[in-house]
Amino acid sequence: MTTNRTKLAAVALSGLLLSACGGSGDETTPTPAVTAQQACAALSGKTIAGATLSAVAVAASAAVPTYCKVNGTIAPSLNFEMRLPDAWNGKLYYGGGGGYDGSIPALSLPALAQGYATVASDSGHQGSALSAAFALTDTFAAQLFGSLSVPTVMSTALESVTAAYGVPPSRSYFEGCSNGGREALMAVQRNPNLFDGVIARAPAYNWVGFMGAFNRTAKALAVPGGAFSAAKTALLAQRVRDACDGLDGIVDGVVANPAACTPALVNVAALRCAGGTDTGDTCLSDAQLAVVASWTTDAVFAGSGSFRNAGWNLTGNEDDPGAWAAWETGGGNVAGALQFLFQDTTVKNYLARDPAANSLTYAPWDQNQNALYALAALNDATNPDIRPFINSGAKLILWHGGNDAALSVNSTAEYVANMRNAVGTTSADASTRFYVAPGVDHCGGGPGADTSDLLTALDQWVTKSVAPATLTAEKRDAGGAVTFARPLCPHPQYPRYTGPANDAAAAKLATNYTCSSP
Ligand SMILES: [Ca+2]
Repeated sequence: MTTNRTKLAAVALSGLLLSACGGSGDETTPTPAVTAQQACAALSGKTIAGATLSAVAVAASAAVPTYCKVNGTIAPSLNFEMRLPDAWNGKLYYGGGGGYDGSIPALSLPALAQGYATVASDSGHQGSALSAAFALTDTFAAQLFGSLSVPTVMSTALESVTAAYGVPPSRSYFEGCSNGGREALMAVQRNPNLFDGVIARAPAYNWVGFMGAFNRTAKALAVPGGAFSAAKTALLAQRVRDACDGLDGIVDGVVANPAACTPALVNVAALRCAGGTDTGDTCLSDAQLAVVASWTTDAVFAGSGSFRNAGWNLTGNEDDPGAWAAWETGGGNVAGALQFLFQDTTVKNYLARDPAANSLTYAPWDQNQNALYALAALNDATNPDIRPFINSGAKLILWHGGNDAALSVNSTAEYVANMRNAVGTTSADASTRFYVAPGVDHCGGGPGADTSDLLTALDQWVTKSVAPATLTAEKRDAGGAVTFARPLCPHPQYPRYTGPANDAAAAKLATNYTCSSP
C-alpha cells in the first residue's frame, strides 16, 4: 500500500490540520468540486510559501478543460507555473525541463487533459537552454539548476494546490526527458519521499561523463577531414540498415534488435576511402572513421568511477534529421551541432570557468579534478542505490529512444544495471521498469513509434498496484492519427515481427510483434 507522503508533506508545510479526513488517500476519496475560476479566486494575489501568485482562468479548448493558470516567483528568480483544471483528478504532475533550462517549459497537455494539476519551472535562472553562463557567476542558480529547484517548487505547489482545492493532492508524479529525465532521477536519489511515481525519459544523468563524450567527439569532428556531411552520414546509415534492419524480423527502416547488430556485421571499416584520405561521398576517411569510433566506444575519465559515458549504437537512422545532423555533425559544421554547443558552454562555465575558453583545445577533459567533482556534486544523478525511494513504495519508469543521438541509450541501460545491482533484482522488478523505443530520436521523433502513455501506466501502478509489462508505442501524424504501432518492450527485449510476410497493413499493427529477448 502506497503511503500518502504527498498529503502528509503538504499538511506539514501548510500547517493545516486534516487529521479527520486526510489519512487514506485511496481512490474512492471524492475530489472536491472546485472550478478553475474558484481555484483562481483562492490564489490570485496571495503569497504562498514566499511566492506572490497571479492567477487567471483559461477557457477550455479541444485539448484541455478550463483551467486556472497560476504564475509566481520564488525569490530571487525561480519562476514557476501551475495549471489547475476543472474536474481535478486529485493528483499533481510536475513536468521537467530541458537543456540548461532558463525558461518555463510547455506543460503536458495530456496530463492536464486527464485532470492533473500540473506544475513546471525555469529552474531558477532565465536565458537560453544552450547556455550555462548562470553557473559561472551565480552559485545559488547553479544549485537550483542541479537539484534544488524541484523540491523548492514542490513546497509551493503543494501548498498552492491545497489552498485552491481545499485538500492536498492524493498523489504526486514527476515526468521529464533529457535534463528533465536527470531532474527525475535526481528527485528519486536525493528527495526519495517527494513523489509517489517518477518517469525518467532519456535521462541526462551522468553530466560529467556525457559532456566529456560530447567533447571527445566534437574534437574528432574538428580534425581536418573529420567533418561529416549529410551524404557521408547517409552512407553510414545505409550500411547499418543493410546489415541489420532485418534482424528484428522485418525490413522497416528501423534496427529494433541492436544487440544483434554487431560491429563485425556492420564492418564500418569496409567504407574506408582508399588510402584513408577523403575521396568523396562513397567512402569515409580515417578521420571520419575515428569519429565513428569516438561515437561507439565508451568514454572513461579520471576521477570517480561515474565519470564515464557508454558509447552509442550504430542504428541505421543516423541520417534522420533529428539524429546526427542535429546533435553530432551539424551537417558538416561541428560548431552548429547541439553536442558541441552543450559541451562548449560546460567547459566555459563549469570547468575552465573562463568565457573565452576554447572547448576544442581544452584537453584533457579530466585535467581539473576539482572542477569535475564540483560539477558532479551539482548535476550528476548517478547514485544507483535508490532503496529509500523504493522502500517508500514509489515507482520508477525509465524510457529511452533507440535512435537517440543526444544521449546514449546504452548509458541509461548502464544506470539501470547499476541500480538493479544496488537494490537487488527482486526489488528492482517490483518497483522499476525500463523501456526502449527503437528508431525514436531524443525524447521523440524519428522513424520509430515515439508515443506511449507512460503516465497512465505509472498511475495504475501507484494507485492500483497494476505493474506495467509490455506497453504500446504509437507513431502519429501531424493531425494526431495513429499511422502505426509497436509493442513497447521492457529492456532488453525488443519488438520482433511475427506477422505475415510482405503485408504492409499487418506490419503497422502492434499485435503482429512479440517482445523477444535479443
Ligand atoms: Ca527492422
